[in-house]
Amino acid sequence: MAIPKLELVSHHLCPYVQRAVITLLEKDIPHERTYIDLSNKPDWFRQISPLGKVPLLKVNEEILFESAVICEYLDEITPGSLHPADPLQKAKHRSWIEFGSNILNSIAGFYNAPTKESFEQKCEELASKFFWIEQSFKGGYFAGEAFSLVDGVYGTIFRYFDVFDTIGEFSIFANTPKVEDWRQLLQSRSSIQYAVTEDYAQRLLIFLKQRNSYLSIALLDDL
Ligand SMILES: N[C@@H](CCC(=O)N[C@@H](CS)C(=O)NCC(=O)O)C(=O)O
Repeated sequence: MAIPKLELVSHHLCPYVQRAVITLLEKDIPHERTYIDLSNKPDWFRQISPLGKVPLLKVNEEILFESAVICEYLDEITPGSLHPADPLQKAKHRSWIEFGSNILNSIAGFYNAPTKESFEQKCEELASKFFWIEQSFKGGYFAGEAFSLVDGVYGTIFRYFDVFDTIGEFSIFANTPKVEDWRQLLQSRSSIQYAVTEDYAQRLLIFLKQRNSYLSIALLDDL
């Protein structure tokens, strides 16, 4: 299938955008990326984005939104697949991708928590979510040897912790050694490395400092 003209409307910190970029890079798909400021959304973006969210994929003149839809479309128009062929296994991968989105909500709770107590509660919540994965994780990539879409999702989740690790020790992965190994493996994957711009960590630190939360006030003040 000929690849149409693709433009990914993006934001520098958005983990959902990174899911689409990882798919584009894994499948070596030519595309353009346009970054927008989500705190000051351009009019042209408002006019084409039903939910006002990134990522948005322009396919010639058509618009796709929702990262899962975008990733699966990109996967389907290129040879090979980043999803298992077996329907049950594919459904399971989709379930764990949803779980990854839920972990992103806990990460937002972690950096927005107003008090020490609520912050510690979010640390426990995150640790217990990763423990769910630890219990069934076999090692290597999520499905063993082959990299799949679900790996891309968790690569973007673990990236937050690479920056959090420069702030303090939160013991999120203390009881999940297999997840920690998975994290290290994903860190070395080039599609995951190049899914963000080089200044990602600085941008995230600036964003975190602006939260006016326990993390930003108590821990980031002297950084
Ligand atoms: N379910 C959506 C979530 C996308 C999303 O939440 N994007 C955020 C940035 S990471 C956004 O555009 N927020 C802008 C807003 O809500 O105003 C997906 O998977 O694409």
